[in-house]
Amino acid sequence: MKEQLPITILPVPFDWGAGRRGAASGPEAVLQAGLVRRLQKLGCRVQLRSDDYLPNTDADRRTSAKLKHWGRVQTMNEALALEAAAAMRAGTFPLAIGGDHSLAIGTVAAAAKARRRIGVLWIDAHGDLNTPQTSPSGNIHGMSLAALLGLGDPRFTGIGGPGAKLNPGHIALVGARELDVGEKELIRELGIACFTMHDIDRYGMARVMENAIRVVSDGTDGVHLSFDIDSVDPGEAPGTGTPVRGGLNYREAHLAMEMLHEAAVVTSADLVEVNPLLDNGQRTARLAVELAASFAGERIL
Ligand code: 4U7
Ligand code: MN
Ligand code: MN
Ligand code: MN
Repeated sequence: MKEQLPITILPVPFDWGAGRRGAASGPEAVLQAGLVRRLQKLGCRVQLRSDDYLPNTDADRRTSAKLKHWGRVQTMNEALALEAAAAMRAGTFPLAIGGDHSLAIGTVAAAAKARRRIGVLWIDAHGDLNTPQTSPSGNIHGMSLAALLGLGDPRFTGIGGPGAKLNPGHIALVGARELDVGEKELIRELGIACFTMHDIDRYGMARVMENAIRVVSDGTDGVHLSFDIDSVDPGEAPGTGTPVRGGLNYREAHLAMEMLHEAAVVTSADLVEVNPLLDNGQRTARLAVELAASFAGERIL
């Protein structure tokens, strides 16, 4: 991350974009595991925003089979986009703590507006590149990156203004191991850089991250990191709603964060999909805190 910037932590206790409940308690668990103190110990200035910027969506029943709970997801993202924009206008680094991954629609839209050409590093077991037409589930957290490319329903492509927020050439996926048919087609068609688990096995995390960082930072005015905790192997990160075997090991995940700190290109970030209801104690929440610390400059020596 660009280290001098103060960090604004934006808790997003919201999980209607996911197929199972529980990620709404993610922010509380990650904060309880000591996120703020750990960052402060590194010398970061940290502002913890309360979640009162999020409207209560309990009464919103707007939903459809292909876009589940779209009313709530839309309302949350509009509010989050404004809050992330305010954090950036104030000269701080917005760090959104989820919550499900649909929240990236709001944070990336805000980052794109603030920085013009934004690169996006999407570290995830999944591509989140479905549209309502290709989605096998109708869950919006599997559609966020597609929406940011201007693909899918205008209720989501239109958050933070109409149309695409990103250039496909400025996106890198890292850690992918479960891609749906439509997502694979889209990756090929648009030429999106996708560093799969196969690539990580083959070339190593260091080489993969060097390439991914180049893709998202060359020719861009800022970089948004969207880190889905399900990128990490379920053995280390069991507390997440859509676990997939064969993920990043503990050191690979940390190395990625350490390299991002060193590269000093990231200007905003999300840490999403921590689901304390599914966790083994605080294992996953603690891992999230540790990874955030590596990202913010904690080093072994
Ligand atoms: B996450 C899935 F079908 N692709 O669209 C879908 F496998 O934010 C999963 O990455 C999406 O956790 C997972 O429902 C979304 C499924
Ligand atoms: Mn995701
Ligand atoms: Mn995922
Ligand atoms: Mn998930």
